[in-house]
Amino acid sequence: MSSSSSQNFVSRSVIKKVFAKLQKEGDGAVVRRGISRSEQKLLDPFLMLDEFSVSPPAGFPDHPHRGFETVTYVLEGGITHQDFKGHKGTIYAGDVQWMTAGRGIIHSEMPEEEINKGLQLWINLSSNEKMIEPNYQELSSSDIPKAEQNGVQVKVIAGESMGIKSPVYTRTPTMFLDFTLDPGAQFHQKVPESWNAFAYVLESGEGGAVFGSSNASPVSSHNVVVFEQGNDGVSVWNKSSSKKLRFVLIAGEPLGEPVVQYGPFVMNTQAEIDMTIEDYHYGKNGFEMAKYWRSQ
Ligand code: FJE
Ligand code: FE
Repeated sequence: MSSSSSQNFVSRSVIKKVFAKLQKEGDGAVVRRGISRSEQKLLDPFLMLDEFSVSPPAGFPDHPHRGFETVTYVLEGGITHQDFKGHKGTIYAGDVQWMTAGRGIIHSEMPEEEINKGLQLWINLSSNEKMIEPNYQELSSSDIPKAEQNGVQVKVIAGESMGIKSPVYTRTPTMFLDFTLDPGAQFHQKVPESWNAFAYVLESGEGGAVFGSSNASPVSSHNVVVFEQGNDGVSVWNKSSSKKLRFVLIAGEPLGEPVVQYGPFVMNTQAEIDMTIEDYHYGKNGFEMAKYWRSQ
């Protein structure tokens, strides 16, 4: 059950810990998959979280998406994106691309430098938004609001923290925060009670990352921690005496709808997936350019 933090907040406890195992994806790329099908029920509206580290010539060449949003957050290097509507750009360390695939996107996502690292999160769309026009929100590092208090720094990619708000419009209500805690620092982040929430540890000193309760067992890098629902939010402690703790805290309002996934297509029913495969194959209903377009 729940436990108190050192302040007057009651933190959610950790109910599951998942180590993000390496696996192959795209063309020669390797990702750490923190959230996959087994977590989708517990973490509705989230479908996937990959921590990628990719070097040319590996990458994610031309592929489609339908029915959800992809959020790409670059931590090191750069990722160049091109799509079948002529949209093209490169995002570098600290930049975010919030892509609404909606009814259909075909794109390539390729590394720019020697070492290219980051996170890609997939957020489901509600049934009435799955077939909307595709859209992009691109934020350069300088557009992302930052705040700091008592040895805790936050970058607000989506939602609100320390009284500052992100400019990103989230169709499925979502919070995406990048926290760095100095050694010994502690923080409590409010999260709406009904939202599902998880943290993903990017960097931590030995025994540093403690979530939910000050005496909980520490979590190592490359782990997802899933929180229970309810309570005022999430408390975190950096118990390392020498190293900073960096993690992302992601939360969202559950959609409560059936999820049928076929690779990069996520719909509500098998019939909709069959229709999507047909649309992609014949170039219909948003995939008109599928027959003609290839990335450069
Ligand atoms: C994918 C084919 C793909 N994780 N992390 C099939 F290419 C992809 C895919 C990615 C991806 C891209 C980036 Cl930039 C970072 C990623 C998968 O593009 F997810 C499936 N299912
Ligand atoms: Fe993609």
